[in-house]
Amino acid sequence: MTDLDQLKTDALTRIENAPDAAALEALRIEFLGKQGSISGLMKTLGKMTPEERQVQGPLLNGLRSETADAIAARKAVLENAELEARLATESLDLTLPAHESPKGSVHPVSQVMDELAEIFADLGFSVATGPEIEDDWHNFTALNMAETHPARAMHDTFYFPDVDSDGRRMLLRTHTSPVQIRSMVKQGAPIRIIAPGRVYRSDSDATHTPMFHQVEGLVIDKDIHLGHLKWTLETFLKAFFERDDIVLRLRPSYFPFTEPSVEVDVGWQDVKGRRVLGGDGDAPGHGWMELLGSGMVNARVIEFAGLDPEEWQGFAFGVGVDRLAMLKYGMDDLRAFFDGDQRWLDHYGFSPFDQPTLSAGVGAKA
Ligand code: 2NM
Repeated sequence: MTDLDQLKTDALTRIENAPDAAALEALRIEFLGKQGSISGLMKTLGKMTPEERQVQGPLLNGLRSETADAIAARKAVLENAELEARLATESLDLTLPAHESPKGSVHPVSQVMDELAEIFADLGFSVATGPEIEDDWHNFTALNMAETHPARAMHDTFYFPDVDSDGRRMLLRTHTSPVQIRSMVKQGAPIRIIAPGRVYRSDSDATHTPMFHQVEGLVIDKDIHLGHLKWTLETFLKAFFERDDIVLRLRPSYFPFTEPSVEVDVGWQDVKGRRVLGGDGDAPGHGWMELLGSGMVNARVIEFAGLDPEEWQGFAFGVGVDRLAMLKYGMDDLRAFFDGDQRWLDHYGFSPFDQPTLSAGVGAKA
């Protein structure tokens, strides 16, 4: 049966070398199709003597099934290769930037907020947030500002026209202090948090916008005193302005929510030891710069928050984020912060790839 052997060898070799699915299908038709060569041989079985058929039958059946198996195997190999090729060409590396480089930039306010979170996280503070639409109690009463307190008028509050179902008059928070109240009520003491966010006051000129950004800090623990406050603010300002020669001046002041209250002025020297900001004398550029408000949290505020002021004391501070950004990055007009002018952002914005870290420098450009 050399003819059959030859046919089998030929068929298997050609199948094995079929370059693609179409060529393989053509071979299937050539061998196993209705008019196919192997199908034709199968038909000859009917005309054979029983003796011939007994010999030829198994041989032809073997040839047919081996050919069919070889076609199926080759088909699987070709399909697998095609899939691999598609995966290689159609894959998307999502870790790579899109075809166009990113155009967005990080707003200086966001950058400074990120820097503040980084610095205070290192000091053991966590970030707390809360609603911008507040009720009277959280924004004022719990902060020792009763209904008749003159400081309420000073805050130029935006009130909503209607009262809610509980008869409460809602307002846009005038500071982030209500976040600290909510945090104390919810998680108790000890507590170490900063509360960054938008605040609103009906005020608008070159140095005031009706919405601005604030960060407030709160530490409540046992035996906390003004020394802890001063160290914390000094450490924060040195990290933020990235220089060690920061000097602080604490002046007595008044806030309803702190007692005593202190206003914190900052000054620093240039590399030659000349005082750039702050110091003695009133020469232009040499005055102290008022930067933060702070103090020991008023015992009444601690009580309002549900804690025992005999057991728990603490300090709090507040600072304008927009002002911090202006000082650190040398911007002169607050209103430009909220104009959404792409040219201003191109100039002052930060690359999304510049992440503030203490090891690389919080304000470092990559
Ligand atoms: C300031 C100045 C002084 C302050 C107080 C509190 C709270 F909720 F703990 F009572 N939060 N923030 C505070 C104190 C804020 O901003 C100029």
